[in-house]
Amino acid sequence: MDYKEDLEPKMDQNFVAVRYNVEIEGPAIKPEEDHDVRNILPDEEPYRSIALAVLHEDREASLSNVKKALDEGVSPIEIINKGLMKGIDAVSLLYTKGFYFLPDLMLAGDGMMEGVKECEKVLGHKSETKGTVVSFVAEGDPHDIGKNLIVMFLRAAGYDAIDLGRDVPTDDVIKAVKEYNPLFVTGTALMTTTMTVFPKVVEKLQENGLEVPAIGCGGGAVRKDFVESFPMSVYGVEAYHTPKLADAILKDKKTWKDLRKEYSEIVGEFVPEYS
Ligand code: B12
Repeated sequence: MDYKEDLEPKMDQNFVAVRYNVEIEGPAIKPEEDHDVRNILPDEEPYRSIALAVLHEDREASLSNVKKALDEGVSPIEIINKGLMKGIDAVSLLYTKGFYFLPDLMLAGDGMMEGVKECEKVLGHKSETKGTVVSFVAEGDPHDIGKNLIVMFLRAAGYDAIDLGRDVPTDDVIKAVKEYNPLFVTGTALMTTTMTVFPKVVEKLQENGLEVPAIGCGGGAVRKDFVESFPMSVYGVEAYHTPKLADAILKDKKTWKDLRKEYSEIVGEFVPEYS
């Protein structure tokens, strides 16, 4: 007997779907068709294709689109801010809405960093060193995309950026301040549970009789009023602001108090958080 002939007519696809608890929802919509994502994505090329590659978690497309844009002479900073960052913003939104999951975040994050590395090659490292800045991601926090951008912008601007990495024990930050005597420290925390590290860093520095002109504290979960509730700190908004803040400390001897008061003037643009 041909078993196919015997079985197939009896097979009920609806039954199969119910058994595995699969709901047939019709054709999937594309992530870029989501109403809120549409408001985030740029319309202008090459930024749109670059943002879409991150949104589609397509590492190869991210790399090739960024390379193509760089070959055409597009500024690497614009590629990051108007393309790659918009892509990851859209990914964040879909994660918050429950459409994307952790693996999506990881793949999209990899795609973004692939593009960032390509931009870094063009931005390069300046040969002379203006001064030392220490950068870290708060203890317990694995989110390092923002910190990687900070390190990249600092190096491109001629700073010696000491990258302590992510999930950095608070004592290692203190050790690094002792060792390098930096003119600026940048801390990044993306979670409400890890941003509490910042006042602890300040407390430990004070206990050890150490001081730095300013500690820039930023990252997804961090808010300006939280940062301004403890001393030695300034709320950092955009990664590309970091070299400008460091320049202000270096050239004009600005302190954390000055940076809080003059943030918008120092970074040279209107920053809503400081209005
Ligand atoms: C990508 C991502 C991940 C990736 C991280 C990959 C990586 N290598 O970084 C992975 C998949 C690993 C991940 C894991 C988790 N994640 Co996650 N993740 C994100 C996501 C989508 C994007 C974060 C990001 O990279 N943004 C882009 C970068 C560029 O932003 P940024 O670092 O903030 O930096 C910008 C500014 O803040 C500024 N900046 C930052 N620091 C500084 C400092 C100075 C001085 C200056 C001037 C500026 C500045 O510069 C940048 C802009 O130019 C966010 C969602 C969101 N809305 O943020 C969730 C999010 C941060 N994750 C979240 C969570 C909960 C987790 C997990 C705990 C989930 C889980 N259930 O397991 C795990 C962590 C597990 C662990 N080990 O503890 C939550 C945190 C919630 C909270 N409020 O605490 C978020 C907000 C998602 C959500 N809405 O729930 N995640």
